[in-house]
Amino acid sequence: MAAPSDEKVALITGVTGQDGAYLSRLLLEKGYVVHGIKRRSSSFNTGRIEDIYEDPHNPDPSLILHYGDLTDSTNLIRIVQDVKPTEIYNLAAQSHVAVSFETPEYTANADAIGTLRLLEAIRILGLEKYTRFYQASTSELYGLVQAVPQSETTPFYPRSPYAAAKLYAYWITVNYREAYGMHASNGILFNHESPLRGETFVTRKITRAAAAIAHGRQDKLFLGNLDAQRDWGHAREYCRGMWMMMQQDDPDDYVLATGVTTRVREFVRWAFEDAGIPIEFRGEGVDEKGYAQDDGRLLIEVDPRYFRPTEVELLLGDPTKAKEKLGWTHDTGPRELAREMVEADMIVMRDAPIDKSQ
Ligand code: NDP
Ligand code: GDR
Repeated sequence: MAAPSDEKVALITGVTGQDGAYLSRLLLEKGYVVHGIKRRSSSFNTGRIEDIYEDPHNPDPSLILHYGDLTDSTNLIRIVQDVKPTEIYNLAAQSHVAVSFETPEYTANADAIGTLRLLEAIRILGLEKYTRFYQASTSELYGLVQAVPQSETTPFYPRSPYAAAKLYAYWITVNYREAYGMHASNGILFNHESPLRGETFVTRKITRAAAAIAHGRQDKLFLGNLDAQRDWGHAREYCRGMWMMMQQDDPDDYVLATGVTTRVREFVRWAFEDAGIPIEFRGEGVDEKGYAQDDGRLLIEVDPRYFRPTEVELLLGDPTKAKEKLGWTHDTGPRELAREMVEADMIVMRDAPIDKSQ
């Protein structure tokens, strides 16, 4: 099927999430018409894209939102048929690893079968040679450490219902590329964060708490495994990498990572230092606690409820292929990331209404 014009039309699933917000901004800057799929919710869920969200009554909008869900194939087929995207970015997912142990079947439905539904929508509509497909794959696929640093050739060993669902999504994307000649690529992205990161992921939970404690709005922060090591980069830079993958003549799979790994405990130290409350840790295991260095206040406690039934202890990515083939590089390391997130949360917490439940 020939392209009706040179117009670039993107469809982003998960447009209301962290990456959806950065990617839609990037594509709008590049002149794309951007369509996003958002879920129906009982409260507003477009906060992250508020500034680019246009009045739906605008006769020629560049950002158009559609109600939809990855668990509803008829809805996906209809949206793909209406939009006829030149590029689909499949970012939607139940993306919380710990929550996937509580909702394994839903996670598989949205994250694994949802990906299949989208690929099938492209095929059913005869768009295999027209629509390029990006799958949001993850470093969680590596799971139980087989080797470090982890690259495109490192074996996978998923350690959660989330990772197992994403493993299916990874391979079905590869399979549709090989079986039907589709331009379908996996970005195997290591953890990427930002001031827009969801509040229950560990970096944001830490930076929000550091800011809230600094503003006297919270007393203490409870965390799980302080020893876990993650390769944390900046979401904005990783979304640029997604777009770069889609501009290649040939589809392929790429790792995006910084090549630096940091323990959760260290990220906590940085964030509290940036919030003006340096802390020191004492004790071990579940008895480990963090105290304010100046007045000895107990600020951090380990709560085993945040431990996972199976944990991914160490992630450290090797982005050499993305550097060499895409020319992708990152600018922000984990230390600067912590600083940027704390600065943003200091403002959020300064302006936040008093939470009477605390
Ligand atoms: P978020 O959790 O911030 O965003 C997830 C998005 O998916 C939200 O827009 C959410 O909608 C939407 N969503 C969830 N379930 C459904 C569903 N059933 N149907 C339609 N939409 C749904 O994730 P991120 O932006 O951080 O991540 C984007 C993608 O990249 C995800 O697939 C994630 O698994 C993957 N990934 C993320 C990494 C990271 O470090 N951030 C690393 C590697 C991969 P709502 O706003 O309504 O909740
Ligand atoms: P992750 O991110 O599981 O790597 O998945 P998360 O920030 O949730 O956890 C990182 C590490 O921190 C440990 N941890 C805690 N985690 C949370 N959420 N809350 C806590 O209180 C806490 N205490 C310690 C965790 O055990 C873990 O080791 C993210 C998601 O964005 C996925 O969608 C994505 O695929 C991967 O990153 C790459």
